[in-house]
Amino acid sequence: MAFEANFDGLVGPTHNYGGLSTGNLASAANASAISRPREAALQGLAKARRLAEAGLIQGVLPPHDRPHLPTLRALGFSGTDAEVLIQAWRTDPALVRNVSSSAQMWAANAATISPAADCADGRLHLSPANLMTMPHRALEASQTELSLRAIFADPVHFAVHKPLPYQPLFADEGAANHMRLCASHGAAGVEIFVWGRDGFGQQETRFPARQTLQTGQAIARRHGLAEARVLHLQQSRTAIEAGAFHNDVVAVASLNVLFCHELAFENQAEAYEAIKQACDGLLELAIVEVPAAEVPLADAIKSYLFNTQLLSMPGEDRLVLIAPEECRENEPTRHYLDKLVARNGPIGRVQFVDVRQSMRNGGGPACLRLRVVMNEDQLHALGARAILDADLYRDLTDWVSRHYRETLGPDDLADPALMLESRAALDELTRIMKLGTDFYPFQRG
Ligand code: SUG
Repeated sequence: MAFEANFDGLVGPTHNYGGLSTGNLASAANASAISRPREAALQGLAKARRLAEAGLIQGVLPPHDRPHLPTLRALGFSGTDAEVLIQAWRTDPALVRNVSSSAQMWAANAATISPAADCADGRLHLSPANLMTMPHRALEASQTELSLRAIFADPVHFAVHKPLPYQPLFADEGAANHMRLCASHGAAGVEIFVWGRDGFGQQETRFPARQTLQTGQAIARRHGLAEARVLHLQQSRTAIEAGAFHNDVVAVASLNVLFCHELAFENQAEAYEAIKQACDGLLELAIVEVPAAEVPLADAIKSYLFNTQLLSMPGEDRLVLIAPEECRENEPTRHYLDKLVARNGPIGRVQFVDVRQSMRNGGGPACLRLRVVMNEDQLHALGARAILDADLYRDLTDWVSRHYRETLGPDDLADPALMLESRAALDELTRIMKLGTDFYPFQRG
């Protein structure tokens, strides 16, 4: 029996509002605001725990080492670690903001996953995303690869790839631009790669399109996906211009259901036709399209209506939408959701979660998680200690409460003490999660 597990990115000790992501409206609007790392990490863990308690398989991915000193040293800063940080801050605080981001918490960007049922060699394939469009995110891939190799270590079941080459032609933001439709999790599905730009063409949007057509093609190839069950759809330029910097800001799929905004794809009617054809004979497709007349794009992006987790819960016939509190506060979105669950469609219930600390950087419930469809054998083959049972939840909340600061202001990033505190936290985390003693750069000396 296959099921969908969700691996959530743990919020790191340096969670802050750096205003680093052009085209991500929330990130820009909250630049330099005071962040609350401890609250952010506990909000993320509470969401994850809630799904685990509902009977779903829930995992966690470790934060990365920030500030990332190897990058500052590569840029020519030298001396002790504290000297490197202070010098870099004096020279260019923007550099320090970039190497201090906790953006790896948005695990939907960590990798693209194809379950075994879709892959020619019958293994589960994982491609870490190079995240090369945004400087602060381009630092993530190598550590993400280590995390995936530690957790999905068994080569009998799992194939962890290298990130795609670091070139604009292969700009990759992972599962945030990938959807899968299937009759049941264990059945072969249709994998949809959504791209914002043709890597050989010109940038057509004012805001960066962070995924190319060539990226999806390369991933489908290396994962061994059957051509007839793969689609490459263009994200609507209108959506990118309105602030939908990933497809998962305007669309989400689960099992046979596609829930999307009317303006999610370029040539939406053609996109639907292509999806229908690819699904024909495999599954009974249900498209739930939200009209702009009911929820304007701007409201969908503000509320993150589509950055929701669409889940099949044990004991419930219809899917449940895990939505951010902001959906309740946005009037058109709230009205729409009331109507949605009242009618007899595939989505039967909405559950609201408070992930406001993440939302202020443009990260909703769906950004925080990486979906991995797997079976019992694969679950038992996992390495490290990444599955969130009651014990791990207790250990992690206790760990956060002891190590994380309550607040962080922009200038705190220059403080060498924050770097040392973060390292002490992550060093202990490698023991809690059984990640080995040389998992982070600072542990390798
Ligand atoms: O890449 N925000 C992230 C949000 C990622 C959301 N992920 C998905 N939609 N799947 C980004 O734009 C902001 C960091 C800052 O400004 O401090 C940031 O990186």
